[in-house]
Amino acid sequence: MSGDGVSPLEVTLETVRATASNYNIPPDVKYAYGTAGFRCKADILPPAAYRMGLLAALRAKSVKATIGVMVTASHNPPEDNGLKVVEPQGEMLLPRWEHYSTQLSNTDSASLVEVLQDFSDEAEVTLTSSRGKLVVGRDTRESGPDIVAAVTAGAENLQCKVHNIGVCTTPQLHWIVKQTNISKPNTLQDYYRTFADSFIHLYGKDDVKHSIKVDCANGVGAIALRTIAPLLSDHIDITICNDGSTGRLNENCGADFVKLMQNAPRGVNYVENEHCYTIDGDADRSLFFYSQDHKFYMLDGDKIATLFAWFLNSLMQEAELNLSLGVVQTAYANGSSTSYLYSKGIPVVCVPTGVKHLHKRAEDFDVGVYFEANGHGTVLFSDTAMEMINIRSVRETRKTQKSAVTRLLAFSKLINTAVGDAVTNILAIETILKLCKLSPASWNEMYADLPYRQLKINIRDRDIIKTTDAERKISSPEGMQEKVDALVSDFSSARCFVRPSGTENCVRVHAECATQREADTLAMSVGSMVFDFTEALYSRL
Ligand code: G16
Repeated sequence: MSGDGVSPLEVTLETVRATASNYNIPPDVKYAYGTAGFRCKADILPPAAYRMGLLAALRAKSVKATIGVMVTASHNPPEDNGLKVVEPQGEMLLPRWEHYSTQLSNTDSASLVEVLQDFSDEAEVTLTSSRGKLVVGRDTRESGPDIVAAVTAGAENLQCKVHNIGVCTTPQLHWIVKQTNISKPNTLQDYYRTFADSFIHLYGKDDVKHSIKVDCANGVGAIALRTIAPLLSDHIDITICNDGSTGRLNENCGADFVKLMQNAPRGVNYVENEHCYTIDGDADRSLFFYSQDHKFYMLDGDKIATLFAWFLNSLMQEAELNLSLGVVQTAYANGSSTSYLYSKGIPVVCVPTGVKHLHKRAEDFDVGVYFEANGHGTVLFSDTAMEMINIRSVRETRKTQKSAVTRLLAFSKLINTAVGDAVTNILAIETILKLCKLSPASWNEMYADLPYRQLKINIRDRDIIKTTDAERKISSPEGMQEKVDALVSDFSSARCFVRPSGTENCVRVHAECATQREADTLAMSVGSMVFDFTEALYSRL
Protein backbone atom coordinates (compact mmCIF):
# COMPACT_ATOMS: atom_id res chain seq x y z
CA MET A 1 0.00 0.00 0.00
CA SER A 2 1.16 3.51 -0.68
CA GLY A 3 0.82 6.22 1.97
CA ASP A 4 -2.66 7.15 0.72
CA GLY A 5 -3.84 3.53 0.92
CA VAL A 6 -3.63 2.75 -2.80
CA SER A 7 -2.05 -0.64 -3.60
CA PRO A 8 0.73 -0.97 -6.24
CA LEU A 9 -1.71 -3.04 -8.32
CA GLU A 10 -4.29 -0.26 -8.30
CA VAL A 11 -1.61 2.28 -9.26
CA THR A 12 -0.57 0.03 -12.17
CA LEU A 13 -4.12 -0.48 -13.37
CA GLU A 14 -4.85 3.21 -13.14
CA THR A 15 -1.77 3.91 -15.29
CA VAL A 16 -3.01 1.41 -17.88
CA ARG A 17 -6.47 3.02 -17.88
CA ALA A 18 -4.98 6.47 -18.43
CA THR A 19 -2.55 5.42 -21.19
CA ALA A 20 -5.08 3.20 -22.95
CA SER A 21 -7.26 6.21 -23.63
CA ASN A 22 -4.51 7.41 -26.01
CA TYR A 23 -4.71 4.12 -27.88
CA ASN A 24 -8.37 3.60 -28.71
CA ILE A 25 -9.11 1.03 -31.41
CA PRO A 26 -10.45 2.73 -34.56
CA PRO A 27 -14.04 1.79 -35.47
CA ASP A 28 -14.44 -1.35 -37.63
CA VAL A 29 -10.84 -2.45 -37.08
CA LYS A 30 -10.26 -6.08 -36.17
CA TYR A 31 -6.73 -7.27 -35.47
CA ALA A 32 -5.58 -10.87 -35.87
CA TYR A 33 -2.32 -12.57 -34.95
CA GLY A 34 -1.56 -14.15 -38.34
CA THR A 35 1.24 -16.24 -39.87
CA ALA A 36 3.93 -14.01 -38.39
CA GLY A 37 2.13 -11.77 -35.88
CA PHE A 38 0.13 -8.64 -36.59
CA ARG A 39 0.32 -6.99 -39.97
CA CYS A 40 -1.79 -4.12 -41.31
CA LYS A 41 -1.65 -0.51 -42.47
CA ALA A 42 0.80 1.24 -40.14
CA ASP A 43 -1.59 4.06 -39.20
CA ILE A 44 -3.99 1.69 -37.45
CA LEU A 45 -1.31 -0.37 -35.70
CA PRO A 46 -0.47 1.73 -32.56
CA PRO A 47 -3.50 0.53 -30.50
CA ALA A 48 -2.50 -3.09 -31.19
CA ALA A 49 1.14 -2.21 -30.51
CA TYR A 50 0.26 -0.71 -27.12
CA ARG A 51 -1.70 -3.83 -26.21
CA MET A 52 1.19 -6.02 -27.45
CA GLY A 53 3.50 -4.10 -25.12
CA LEU A 54 1.19 -5.08 -22.25
CA LEU A 55 1.04 -8.67 -23.45
CA ALA A 56 4.80 -8.90 -24.00
CA ALA A 57 5.34 -7.67 -20.45
CA LEU A 58 2.93 -10.33 -19.16
CA ARG A 59 4.72 -13.00 -21.18
CA ALA A 60 8.14 -11.85 -19.91
CA LYS A 61 6.87 -11.97 -16.32
CA SER A 62 5.33 -15.38 -16.87
CA VAL A 63 8.59 -16.94 -18.19
CA LYS A 64 10.75 -14.73 -15.93
CA ALA A 65 13.01 -14.08 -18.89
CA THR A 66 13.73 -11.63 -21.69
CA ILE A 67 11.40 -11.73 -24.64
CA GLY A 68 11.34 -9.66 -27.82
CA VAL A 69 9.06 -7.61 -30.03
CA MET A 70 10.11 -6.89 -33.61
CA VAL A 71 8.34 -4.06 -35.41
CA THR A 72 8.30 -5.02 -39.09
CA ALA A 73 5.99 -5.94 -41.94
CA SER A 74 8.78 -7.76 -43.74
CA HIS A 75 7.78 -8.32 -47.38
CA ASN A 76 4.69 -6.06 -47.25
CA PRO A 77 4.64 -2.58 -48.87
CA PRO A 78 6.18 0.41 -47.01
CA GLU A 79 2.82 1.74 -45.78
CA ASP A 80 2.19 -1.46 -43.78
CA ASN A 81 3.78 -2.40 -40.51
CA GLY A 82 3.56 -5.27 -38.08
CA LEU A 83 4.64 -6.90 -34.84
CA LYS A 84 6.31 -10.22 -34.18
CA VAL A 85 6.68 -11.45 -30.59
CA VAL A 86 9.78 -13.53 -29.85
CA GLU A 87 10.01 -16.19 -27.12
CA PRO A 88 13.08 -16.55 -24.84
CA GLN A 89 14.99 -19.00 -27.04
CA GLY A 90 14.29 -16.93 -30.15
CA GLU A 91 11.23 -18.92 -31.25
CA MET A 92 7.91 -17.43 -32.32
CA LEU A 93 5.17 -16.81 -29.73
CA LEU A 94 3.38 -19.89 -28.33
CA PRO A 95 -0.09 -20.63 -29.83
CA ARG A 96 -1.90 -20.07 -26.50
CA TRP A 97 -0.34 -16.61 -26.28
CA GLU A 98 -1.19 -15.88 -29.92
CA HIS A 99 -4.76 -16.41 -28.87
CA TYR A 100 -4.35 -13.99 -25.93
CA SER A 101 -2.74 -11.51 -28.33
CA THR A 102 -5.68 -11.51 -30.71
CA GLN A 103 -8.12 -11.18 -27.82
CA LEU A 104 -6.21 -8.40 -26.04
CA SER A 105 -5.55 -6.42 -29.21
CA ASN A 106 -9.30 -6.30 -29.89
CA THR A 107 -10.26 -5.27 -26.37
CA ASP A 108 -11.53 -1.71 -26.15
CA SER A 109 -9.68 0.68 -23.85
CA ALA A 110 -12.47 0.70 -21.24
CA SER A 111 -12.32 -3.10 -20.76
CA LEU A 112 -8.57 -3.49 -21.04
CA VAL A 113 -7.78 -3.61 -17.32
CA GLU A 114 -10.39 -6.26 -16.69
CA VAL A 115 -9.18 -8.51 -19.54
CA LEU A 116 -5.57 -8.00 -18.49
CA GLN A 117 -6.43 -9.18 -14.99
CA ASP A 118 -8.21 -12.24 -16.38
CA PHE A 119 -5.13 -13.14 -18.46
CA SER A 120 -2.79 -12.66 -15.55
CA ASP A 121 -4.97 -15.00 -13.45
CA GLU A 122 -5.14 -17.57 -16.24
CA ALA A 123 -1.40 -17.42 -16.89
CA GLU A 124 -0.69 -17.25 -13.13
CA VAL A 125 1.32 -14.04 -13.46
CA THR A 126 1.49 -11.27 -10.89
CA LEU A 127 0.88 -8.07 -12.82
CA THR A 128 3.17 -6.05 -10.58
CA SER A 129 6.03 -8.56 -10.58
CA SER A 130 9.28 -6.99 -11.75
CA ARG A 131 10.68 -10.16 -13.34
CA GLY A 132 11.28 -10.34 -17.08
CA LYS A 133 12.48 -7.83 -19.68
CA LEU A 134 11.62 -6.83 -23.19
CA VAL A 135 13.94 -6.16 -26.14
CA VAL A 136 12.38 -4.12 -28.96
CA GLY A 137 13.74 -3.60 -32.47
CA ARG A 138 12.41 -2.23 -35.74
CA ASP A 139 13.10 -2.29 -39.46
CA THR A 140 13.58 0.84 -41.59
CA ARG A 141 9.90 1.75 -42.10
CA GLU A 142 9.01 5.37 -41.36
CA SER A 143 6.21 4.32 -39.04
CA GLY A 144 8.58 2.24 -36.88
CA PRO A 145 9.41 4.78 -34.12
CA ASP A 146 5.73 5.48 -33.29
CA ILE A 147 4.97 1.81 -33.08
CA VAL A 148 8.00 1.12 -30.90
CA ALA A 149 6.81 3.97 -28.65
CA ALA A 150 3.38 2.32 -28.31
CA VAL A 151 4.91 -1.09 -27.48
CA THR A 152 7.21 0.57 -24.94
CA ALA A 153 4.32 2.44 -23.31
CA GLY A 154 2.40 -0.81 -22.83
CA ALA A 155 5.35 -2.73 -21.38
CA GLU A 156 6.40 0.13 -19.10
CA ASN A 157 2.86 0.53 -17.82
CA LEU A 158 3.38 -2.94 -16.32
CA GLN A 159 6.83 -1.93 -15.01
CA CYS A 160 8.63 -4.13 -17.49
CA LYS A 161 12.13 -2.91 -18.40
CA VAL A 162 12.42 -2.20 -22.12
CA HIS A 163 15.67 -2.24 -24.07
CA ASN A 164 15.19 -0.55 -27.44
CA ILE A 165 17.93 -1.74 -29.82
CA GLY A 166 16.72 0.49 -32.65
CA VAL A 167 16.98 -0.51 -36.29
CA CYS A 168 17.91 -4.17 -36.77
CA THR A 169 16.97 -7.19 -38.86
CA THR A 170 14.36 -9.61 -37.53
CA PRO A 171 16.94 -12.41 -37.10
CA GLN A 172 19.24 -10.07 -35.17
CA LEU A 173 16.42 -9.38 -32.71
CA HIS A 174 15.72 -13.13 -32.35
CA TRP A 175 19.44 -13.81 -31.82
CA ILE A 176 19.82 -11.06 -29.21
CA VAL A 177 16.82 -12.36 -27.24
CA LYS A 178 18.23 -15.89 -27.26
CA GLN A 179 21.75 -14.81 -26.35
CA THR A 180 20.44 -12.67 -23.49
CA ASN A 181 18.58 -15.61 -22.00
CA ILE A 182 21.59 -17.92 -22.18
CA SER A 183 23.87 -15.20 -20.78
CA LYS A 184 26.08 -15.03 -23.86
CA PRO A 185 27.38 -11.93 -25.71
CA ASN A 186 24.23 -10.23 -26.91
CA THR A 187 24.80 -6.91 -28.65
CA LEU A 188 24.54 -6.11 -32.35
CA GLN A 189 28.35 -5.80 -32.40
CA ASP A 190 28.56 -9.31 -30.90
CA TYR A 191 26.26 -10.57 -33.67
CA TYR A 192 28.51 -9.20 -36.41
CA ARG A 193 31.74 -10.38 -34.77
CA THR A 194 30.37 -13.88 -33.99
CA PHE A 195 29.13 -14.65 -37.49
CA ALA A 196 32.03 -12.93 -39.26
CA ASP A 197 34.52 -15.01 -37.23
CA SER A 198 32.57 -18.23 -37.87
CA PHE A 199 32.51 -17.51 -41.59
CA ILE A 200 36.23 -16.66 -41.81
CA HIS A 201 37.12 -19.80 -39.85
CA LEU A 202 35.20 -22.20 -42.11
CA TYR A 203 35.46 -20.38 -45.43
CA GLY A 204 39.20 -19.81 -45.28
CA LYS A 205 41.16 -17.72 -47.73
CA ASP A 206 41.86 -18.22 -51.42
CA ASP A 207 44.26 -16.58 -53.84
CA VAL A 208 41.25 -15.42 -55.81
CA LYS A 209 38.71 -13.49 -53.77
CA HIS A 210 35.09 -14.37 -54.57
CA SER A 211 32.44 -11.71 -54.88
CA ILE A 212 28.68 -11.73 -54.48
CA LYS A 213 25.84 -9.29 -55.12
CA VAL A 214 22.87 -8.92 -52.80
CA ASP A 215 19.52 -7.29 -53.58
CA CYS A 216 18.52 -5.89 -50.17
CA ALA A 217 14.91 -5.01 -51.11
CA ASN A 218 15.65 -1.40 -50.07
CA GLY A 219 15.36 -2.58 -46.50
CA VAL A 220 17.26 -3.11 -43.28
CA GLY A 221 19.34 -5.97 -44.70
CA ALA A 222 21.47 -3.35 -46.46
CA ILE A 223 22.52 -1.93 -43.09
CA ALA A 224 23.39 -5.38 -41.74
CA LEU A 225 25.39 -6.33 -44.83
CA ARG A 226 27.13 -2.98 -44.97
CA THR A 227 28.23 -3.51 -41.37
CA ILE A 228 29.44 -7.09 -41.75
CA ALA A 229 31.05 -6.69 -45.22
CA PRO A 230 34.22 -4.88 -44.02
CA LEU A 231 34.83 -7.67 -41.46
CA LEU A 232 34.84 -10.20 -44.31
CA SER A 233 36.58 -8.13 -46.95
CA ASP A 234 39.82 -10.17 -46.93
CA HIS A 235 37.77 -13.22 -47.90
CA ILE A 236 34.77 -12.16 -49.94
CA ASP A 237 33.49 -8.99 -51.61
CA ILE A 238 29.86 -8.13 -51.04
CA THR A 239 28.17 -5.64 -53.37
CA ILE A 240 24.97 -4.24 -51.89
CA CYS A 241 22.18 -3.45 -54.37
CA ASN A 242 18.84 -1.80 -53.59
CA ASP A 243 20.10 -0.32 -50.33
CA GLY A 244 17.14 2.02 -49.87
CA SER A 245 18.94 5.17 -50.97
CA THR A 246 16.74 5.54 -54.06
CA GLY A 247 14.10 2.81 -54.40
CA ARG A 248 11.07 1.97 -52.27
CA LEU A 249 11.01 -0.94 -49.83
CA ASN A 250 10.12 -4.24 -51.56
CA GLU A 251 9.12 -2.49 -54.78
CA ASN A 252 10.14 -4.54 -57.83
CA CYS A 253 12.83 -6.17 -55.73
CA GLY A 254 13.32 -8.40 -52.72
CA ALA A 255 12.88 -12.12 -52.15
CA ASP A 256 9.06 -12.09 -52.28
CA PHE A 257 9.01 -10.26 -55.61
CA VAL A 258 11.67 -12.52 -57.16
CA LYS A 259 9.96 -15.73 -55.99
CA LEU A 260 6.53 -14.64 -57.16
CA MET A 261 7.62 -13.21 -60.53
CA GLN A 262 10.33 -15.86 -61.09
CA ASN A 263 12.40 -13.03 -62.43
CA ALA A 264 15.41 -10.92 -61.43
CA PRO A 265 14.90 -7.91 -59.17
CA ARG A 266 15.33 -4.41 -60.54
CA GLY A 267 18.56 -2.64 -59.66
CA VAL A 268 21.00 -5.55 -59.86
CA ASN A 269 23.47 -5.60 -62.75
CA TYR A 270 24.93 -9.05 -62.81
CA VAL A 271 27.08 -11.01 -65.20
CA GLU A 272 26.93 -14.68 -66.22
CA ASN A 273 27.44 -17.13 -63.35
CA GLU A 274 27.85 -14.40 -60.76
CA HIS A 275 26.56 -15.44 -57.32
CA CYS A 276 23.56 -13.21 -56.58
CA TYR A 277 21.13 -13.16 -53.69
CA THR A 278 17.86 -11.45 -52.94
CA ILE A 279 16.59 -10.92 -49.40
CA ASP A 280 13.34 -9.51 -48.01
CA GLY A 281 12.43 -6.33 -46.13
CA ASP A 282 13.50 -7.55 -42.67
CA ALA A 283 16.27 -9.89 -43.88
CA ASP A 284 14.89 -13.19 -42.69
CA ARG A 285 14.56 -14.75 -46.15
CA SER A 286 17.14 -15.22 -48.88
CA LEU A 287 17.14 -16.73 -52.37
CA PHE A 288 20.05 -17.29 -54.76
CA PHE A 289 20.02 -16.39 -58.46
CA TYR A 290 22.38 -16.39 -61.40
CA SER A 291 22.33 -16.32 -65.16
CA GLN A 292 23.82 -18.67 -67.68
CA ASP A 293 23.58 -18.35 -71.45
CA HIS A 294 21.41 -15.26 -70.83
CA LYS A 295 18.87 -17.33 -68.91
CA PHE A 296 17.78 -16.43 -65.37
CA TYR A 297 17.88 -19.16 -62.71
CA MET A 298 16.53 -18.83 -59.18
CA LEU A 299 17.45 -21.26 -56.41
CA ASP A 300 14.76 -20.97 -53.78
CA GLY A 301 14.33 -22.13 -50.18
CA ASP A 302 13.86 -25.74 -51.34
CA LYS A 303 17.19 -25.66 -53.18
CA ILE A 304 18.85 -24.13 -50.10
CA ALA A 305 17.29 -26.80 -47.85
CA THR A 306 18.54 -29.60 -50.11
CA LEU A 307 22.01 -28.03 -50.31
CA PHE A 308 22.22 -27.77 -46.50
CA ALA A 309 20.77 -31.26 -45.93
CA TRP A 310 23.04 -32.84 -48.56
CA PHE A 311 26.12 -31.12 -47.06
CA LEU A 312 25.28 -32.00 -43.46
CA ASN A 313 24.30 -35.56 -44.35
CA SER A 314 27.61 -36.11 -46.16
CA LEU A 315 29.57 -34.74 -43.20
CA MET A 316 27.61 -36.86 -40.73
CA GLN A 317 28.27 -39.97 -42.80
CA GLU A 318 31.98 -39.17 -43.12
CA ALA A 319 32.21 -38.50 -39.42
CA GLU A 320 30.26 -41.73 -38.68
CA LEU A 321 27.89 -39.81 -36.46
CA ASN A 322 24.74 -41.67 -35.60
CA LEU A 323 22.30 -38.75 -35.50
CA SER A 324 18.89 -38.24 -37.11
CA LEU A 325 18.67 -35.64 -39.88
CA GLY A 326 15.40 -34.49 -41.43
CA VAL A 327 13.96 -31.69 -43.54
CA VAL A 328 10.76 -29.79 -42.78
CA GLN A 329 8.88 -28.17 -45.67
CA THR A 330 5.44 -26.71 -46.39
CA ALA A 331 2.91 -27.37 -49.15
CA TYR A 332 4.76 -24.81 -51.30
CA ALA A 333 7.83 -27.08 -51.51
CA ASN A 334 8.55 -28.11 -55.07
CA GLY A 335 7.64 -31.77 -55.58
CA SER A 336 11.07 -32.42 -57.10
CA SER A 337 12.85 -31.25 -53.93
CA THR A 338 10.85 -33.68 -51.81
CA SER A 339 11.56 -36.57 -54.22
CA TYR A 340 15.26 -35.66 -54.27
CA LEU A 341 15.50 -35.72 -50.49
CA TYR A 342 13.68 -39.06 -50.28
CA SER A 343 16.04 -40.46 -52.92
CA LYS A 344 18.94 -39.56 -50.63
CA GLY A 345 17.28 -41.32 -47.70
CA ILE A 346 16.53 -38.04 -45.91
CA PRO A 347 13.11 -37.94 -44.18
CA VAL A 348 10.84 -35.03 -45.11
CA VAL A 349 7.90 -33.64 -43.14
CA CYS A 350 5.23 -31.20 -44.39
CA VAL A 351 3.68 -28.65 -42.00
CA PRO A 352 1.46 -25.55 -42.43
CA THR A 353 2.98 -22.24 -43.58
CA GLY A 354 4.75 -20.21 -40.93
CA VAL A 355 8.20 -20.38 -39.40
CA LYS A 356 6.61 -21.25 -36.05
CA HIS A 357 5.33 -24.58 -37.43
CA LEU A 358 8.56 -25.48 -39.22
CA HIS A 359 10.82 -24.56 -36.32
CA LYS A 360 8.83 -26.64 -33.86
CA ARG A 361 8.80 -29.74 -36.08
CA ALA A 362 12.53 -29.42 -36.90
CA GLU A 363 13.26 -29.80 -33.18
CA ASP A 364 12.20 -33.46 -33.48
CA PHE A 365 15.43 -34.26 -35.35
CA ASP A 366 19.00 -34.16 -34.04
CA VAL A 367 19.79 -32.05 -37.06
CA GLY A 368 16.61 -30.43 -38.39
CA VAL A 369 16.80 -28.44 -41.61
CA TYR A 370 13.70 -26.35 -42.22
CA PHE A 371 12.92 -24.08 -45.14
CA GLU A 372 9.91 -22.55 -46.81
CA ALA A 373 10.19 -22.31 -50.59
CA ASN A 374 10.11 -18.51 -50.20
CA GLY A 375 13.53 -18.58 -48.53
CA HIS A 376 12.75 -18.64 -44.80
CA GLY A 377 14.71 -21.26 -42.93
CA THR A 378 17.58 -22.44 -40.81
CA VAL A 379 19.12 -25.53 -39.26
CA LEU A 380 18.57 -26.66 -35.69
CA PHE A 381 21.05 -28.85 -33.79
CA SER A 382 19.73 -30.73 -30.76
CA ASP A 383 21.65 -30.69 -27.46
CA THR A 384 22.56 -34.34 -28.10
CA ALA A 385 23.92 -33.49 -31.54
CA MET A 386 25.99 -30.59 -30.22
CA GLU A 387 27.33 -32.64 -27.33
CA MET A 388 28.36 -35.47 -29.66
CA ILE A 389 29.90 -33.12 -32.23
CA ASN A 390 31.82 -31.21 -29.55
CA ILE A 391 33.20 -34.36 -27.90
CA ARG A 392 34.17 -35.94 -31.21
CA SER A 393 35.84 -32.75 -32.44
CA VAL A 394 38.22 -33.02 -29.47
CA ARG A 395 38.66 -36.82 -29.24
CA GLU A 396 38.57 -37.94 -32.87
CA THR A 397 42.00 -38.98 -34.14
CA ARG A 398 41.17 -40.41 -37.60
CA LYS A 399 41.85 -37.80 -40.30
CA THR A 400 38.70 -37.99 -42.45
CA GLN A 401 36.36 -38.25 -39.49
CA LYS A 402 38.12 -35.43 -37.65
CA SER A 403 37.91 -33.15 -40.66
CA ALA A 404 34.17 -33.87 -41.12
CA VAL A 405 33.32 -33.34 -37.47
CA THR A 406 35.37 -30.13 -37.34
CA ARG A 407 33.47 -28.78 -40.34
CA LEU A 408 30.15 -29.75 -38.74
CA LEU A 409 31.06 -27.87 -35.59
CA ALA A 410 32.17 -24.82 -37.54
CA PHE A 411 29.01 -24.90 -39.69
CA SER A 412 26.78 -25.05 -36.59
CA LYS A 413 28.40 -21.78 -35.48
CA LEU A 414 27.75 -20.11 -38.82
CA ILE A 415 24.01 -20.75 -38.54
CA ASN A 416 21.62 -18.47 -36.68
CA THR A 417 19.69 -21.21 -34.92
CA ALA A 418 17.26 -18.73 -33.34
CA VAL A 419 15.47 -18.20 -36.68
CA GLY A 420 16.15 -18.10 -40.44
CA ASP A 421 18.63 -15.34 -41.17
CA ALA A 422 19.29 -14.04 -44.70
CA VAL A 423 22.74 -12.69 -43.84
CA THR A 424 24.10 -15.81 -42.14
CA ASN A 425 22.41 -18.12 -44.67
CA ILE A 426 24.15 -16.28 -47.52
CA LEU A 427 27.47 -16.83 -45.75
CA ALA A 428 26.62 -20.51 -45.16
CA ILE A 429 25.67 -21.05 -48.81
CA GLU A 430 28.86 -19.38 -50.04
CA THR A 431 30.87 -21.59 -47.69
CA ILE A 432 29.27 -24.83 -48.91
CA LEU A 433 29.68 -23.85 -52.56
CA LYS A 434 33.36 -23.10 -51.99
CA LEU A 435 34.19 -26.11 -49.80
CA CYS A 436 32.39 -28.49 -52.17
CA LYS A 437 33.60 -26.72 -55.32
CA LEU A 438 30.04 -26.37 -56.59
CA SER A 439 29.15 -23.93 -59.37
CA PRO A 440 25.65 -22.42 -59.37
CA ALA A 441 24.75 -24.77 -62.24
CA SER A 442 25.99 -27.90 -60.47
CA TRP A 443 24.03 -26.94 -57.35
CA ASN A 444 20.96 -26.23 -59.48
CA GLU A 445 21.30 -29.56 -61.28
CA MET A 446 20.90 -31.56 -58.06
CA TYR A 447 17.27 -31.75 -59.21
CA ALA A 448 15.08 -29.94 -61.74
CA ASP A 449 12.21 -27.88 -60.33
CA LEU A 450 8.73 -28.75 -61.52
CA PRO A 451 7.19 -25.67 -63.19
CA TYR A 452 4.89 -23.76 -60.84
CA ARG A 453 2.82 -20.60 -60.66
CA GLN A 454 1.66 -18.74 -57.60
CA LEU A 455 -1.12 -16.14 -57.68
CA LYS A 456 -2.62 -13.75 -55.17
CA ILE A 457 -6.41 -13.49 -55.45
CA ASN A 458 -8.26 -10.66 -53.74
CA ILE A 459 -11.60 -11.71 -52.34
CA ARG A 460 -13.86 -9.85 -49.93
CA ASP A 461 -13.04 -11.90 -46.86
CA ARG A 462 -10.12 -14.34 -47.05
CA ASP A 463 -11.12 -15.88 -43.69
CA ILE A 464 -14.02 -17.55 -45.43
CA ILE A 465 -11.53 -20.17 -46.66
CA LYS A 466 -10.36 -22.78 -44.14
CA THR A 467 -7.83 -25.50 -44.88
CA THR A 468 -6.70 -28.87 -43.57
CA ASP A 469 -3.96 -31.47 -44.30
CA ALA A 470 -1.07 -28.99 -43.85
CA GLU A 471 -3.05 -26.49 -45.97
CA ARG A 472 -3.19 -28.80 -48.98
CA LYS A 473 -7.00 -29.17 -48.90
CA ILE A 474 -9.87 -26.72 -48.42
CA SER A 475 -12.20 -27.81 -45.62
CA SER A 476 -14.60 -24.90 -46.02
CA PRO A 477 -16.57 -23.53 -47.88
CA GLU A 478 -18.14 -26.84 -48.75
CA GLY A 479 -17.71 -27.88 -52.38
CA MET A 480 -14.71 -25.67 -53.16
CA GLN A 481 -12.10 -28.43 -52.83
CA GLU A 482 -14.10 -30.63 -55.24
CA LYS A 483 -13.93 -27.80 -57.78
CA VAL A 484 -10.14 -27.55 -57.33
CA ASP A 485 -9.86 -31.34 -57.76
CA ALA A 486 -11.92 -31.21 -60.97
CA LEU A 487 -9.69 -28.49 -62.45
CA VAL A 488 -6.52 -30.37 -61.43
CA SER A 489 -7.81 -33.57 -63.05
CA ASP A 490 -7.63 -31.86 -66.48
CA PHE A 491 -3.84 -32.20 -66.29
CA SER A 492 -1.88 -35.43 -66.30
CA SER A 493 0.57 -34.62 -63.51
CA ALA A 494 -0.52 -31.63 -61.47
CA ARG A 495 -1.01 -30.36 -57.95
CA CYS A 496 -2.76 -27.23 -56.75
CA PHE A 497 -3.83 -25.78 -53.42
CA VAL A 498 -5.52 -22.66 -52.13
CA ARG A 499 -4.97 -20.98 -48.75
CA PRO A 500 -5.69 -17.61 -47.18
CA SER A 501 -2.55 -15.55 -46.56
CA GLY A 502 -1.78 -14.76 -42.94
CA THR A 503 0.16 -11.61 -43.79
CA GLU A 504 -1.65 -10.01 -46.72
CA ASN A 505 -5.26 -9.43 -47.57
CA CYS A 506 -5.41 -12.12 -50.25
CA VAL A 507 -5.82 -15.81 -50.98
CA ARG A 508 -2.81 -17.63 -52.42
CA VAL A 509 -3.18 -20.16 -55.23
CA HIS A 510 -0.23 -22.45 -55.93
CA ALA A 511 -0.14 -24.75 -58.96
CA GLU A 512 2.59 -27.19 -59.98
CA CYS A 513 2.44 -28.98 -63.35
CA ALA A 514 4.56 -30.76 -65.95
CA THR A 515 4.96 -27.57 -68.03
CA GLN A 516 5.01 -23.85 -67.23
CA ARG A 517 2.08 -23.22 -69.55
CA GLU A 518 -0.01 -25.82 -67.71
CA ALA A 519 0.96 -24.39 -64.30
CA ASP A 520 -0.06 -20.90 -65.47
CA THR A 521 -3.37 -22.17 -66.89
CA LEU A 522 -4.23 -24.22 -63.81
CA ALA A 523 -3.38 -21.37 -61.39
CA MET A 524 -5.51 -18.94 -63.43
CA SER A 525 -8.51 -21.26 -63.63
CA VAL A 526 -8.39 -22.14 -59.93
CA GLY A 527 -7.94 -18.45 -59.08
CA SER A 528 -11.00 -17.38 -61.03
CA MET A 529 -13.02 -20.29 -59.65
CA VAL A 530 -12.15 -19.17 -56.08
CA PHE A 531 -13.20 -15.62 -56.88
CA ASP A 532 -16.51 -16.64 -58.50
CA PHE A 533 -17.26 -19.21 -55.79
CA THR A 534 -16.85 -16.70 -52.96
CA GLU A 535 -18.72 -13.95 -54.82
CA ALA A 536 -21.65 -16.37 -55.26
CA LEU A 537 -21.55 -17.08 -51.51
CA TYR A 538 -21.63 -13.37 -50.63
CA SER A 539 -24.53 -12.73 -52.98
CA ARG A 540 -26.55 -15.31 -51.03
CA LEU A 541 -25.80 -13.67 -47.66
C1 G16 B 1 5.92 -14.52 -43.00
C2 G16 B 1 6.13 -15.83 -42.27
C3 G16 B 1 6.48 -16.92 -43.24
C4 G16 B 1 5.42 -17.01 -44.34
C5 G16 B 1 5.19 -15.64 -44.98
C6 G16 B 1 4.00 -15.64 -45.91
O1 G16 B 1 7.10 -14.13 -43.63
O2 G16 B 1 7.16 -15.67 -41.32
O3 G16 B 1 6.57 -18.13 -42.53
O4 G16 B 1 5.81 -17.90 -45.31
O5 G16 B 1 4.92 -14.68 -43.98
O6 G16 B 1 2.88 -16.04 -45.17
P1 G16 B 1 1.40 -16.01 -45.77
O7 G16 B 1 1.46 -16.87 -46.98
O8 G16 B 1 0.54 -16.57 -44.69
O9 G16 B 1 1.11 -14.59 -46.13
P2 G16 B 1 7.60 -12.63 -43.64
O10 G16 B 1 8.93 -12.69 -44.33
O11 G16 B 1 6.59 -11.84 -44.40
O12 G16 B 1 7.67 -12.25 -42.20
